[in-house]
Amino acid sequence: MVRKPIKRFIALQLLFILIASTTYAQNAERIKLKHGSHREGKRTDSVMQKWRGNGLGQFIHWGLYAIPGGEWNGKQYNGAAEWIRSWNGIPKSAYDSLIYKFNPINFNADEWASIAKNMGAKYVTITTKHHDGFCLWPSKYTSYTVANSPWKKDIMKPLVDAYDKAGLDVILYFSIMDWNHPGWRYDIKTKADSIAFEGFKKFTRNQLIELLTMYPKAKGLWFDGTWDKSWVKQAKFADELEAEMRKLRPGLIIGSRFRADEYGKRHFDSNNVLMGDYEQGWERKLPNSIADVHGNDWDCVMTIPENQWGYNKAWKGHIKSSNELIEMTAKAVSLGGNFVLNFGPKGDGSIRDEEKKLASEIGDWMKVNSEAIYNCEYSGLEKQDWGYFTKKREKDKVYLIIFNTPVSGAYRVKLPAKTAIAKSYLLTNPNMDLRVEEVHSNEYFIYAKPTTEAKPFVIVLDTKKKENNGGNNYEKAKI
Ligand code: FHN
Repeated sequence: MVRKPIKRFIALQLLFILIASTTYAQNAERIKLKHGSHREGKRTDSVMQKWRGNGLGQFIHWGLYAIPGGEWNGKQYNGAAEWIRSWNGIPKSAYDSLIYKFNPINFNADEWASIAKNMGAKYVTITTKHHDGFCLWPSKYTSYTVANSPWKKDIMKPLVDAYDKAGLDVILYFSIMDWNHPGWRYDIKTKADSIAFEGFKKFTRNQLIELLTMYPKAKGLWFDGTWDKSWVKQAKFADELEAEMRKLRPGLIIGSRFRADEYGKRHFDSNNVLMGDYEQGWERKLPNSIADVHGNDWDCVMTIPENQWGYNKAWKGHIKSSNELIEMTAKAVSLGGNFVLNFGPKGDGSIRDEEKKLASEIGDWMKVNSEAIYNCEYSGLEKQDWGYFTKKREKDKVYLIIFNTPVSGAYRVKLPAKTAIAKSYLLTNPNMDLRVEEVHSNEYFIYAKPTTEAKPFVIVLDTKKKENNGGNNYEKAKI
């Protein structure tokens, strides 16, 4: 029989082992990294605060691939239109010769900016150079640019100026992978690869510094084409280059797709800490719950068709409706992210009518309801089947963005303890209070009749501290 003091001793020892092993495990888990993340937690400066309040953005994929528009000699390419150069149905040299056809006579930067502005976008991300290597600016480091096309003129300058004039921030998309550059390699296996890639690294650095110098209004860089082994092996170079760019443009926003750490980990370093200012991994998909975004800033970039970024003549497959895109925007904001909708202008510089129509439908909705999108964040409230909650940053104002209208017209809301509803109303009719019924403690039905059920609508809840109601602290709950 084991006596009581011994039992206690064994228990204490077990506890000690548990604490010691947990502490050891925590320390052991942390790897010393030279080129991992350089910050934990979100950026708090005003530039980043503005970015995270944007809610809705526009993406533009435009380059030589817009000329064939997914079709070569009457044959349809099955992949994404901007990847057509990689199709063995086309000789690479024939694709590269498209530069001599780049003459977008219908290009109108102000029109593009006004389409984005009317849609309700607060910023735009534009391809300065996609994987094919063709530069929309007159780079002095390659001849494969607009300057040597029949168009001759810079495309980026009028775009940056037009969007800036329209009040939208500009982010420059840049593909590290460059199919046109002789030094580009998918991997570095030989001495010759290494020499070639060193030249490519210098070229990449020069182009990035050139872009930041030529377009100082740009607020950030959106990197792509960084997944190949050749680039993943450049932890030190990429880390130093990032530092150089940040020094040149304080406040510059760079996502998690630029560089890998010295162990080749991308997006999140070997200690699982986000690399860069926001998570860039949400491409054509949205997180399902707040747990999926690990407390980080993030954006979701989305195509209108299934997987077409550049212009594709064949507008086929599942093409998203404006309601579907509005719902994606609401979902993104409800989980603390930005939704960035892609447009693929045609080779002549015009934007296809289908995209213009969707942009204007989204814009019609945003004109009435954007209060529930801009400067909003995760509400902390349990999601309900009718749609999505968003919350105004720094305010006790919660929005219910309704996509599914129950027959009863009753919208369930569960609030944290010590929180009460001060006022509830339709965003379109702030003067009329909605009927609120408390069905359980801190659980309510809000009764509302939308003016039209065809479009999502918004109910606003002004919340306040409830007196003398035990339970969780409202301040802590931060709804
Ligand atoms: O390969 C590209 C693709 O063409 C497109 O540019 C998207 C946009 O996020 N990024 C790459 C795929 O991840």
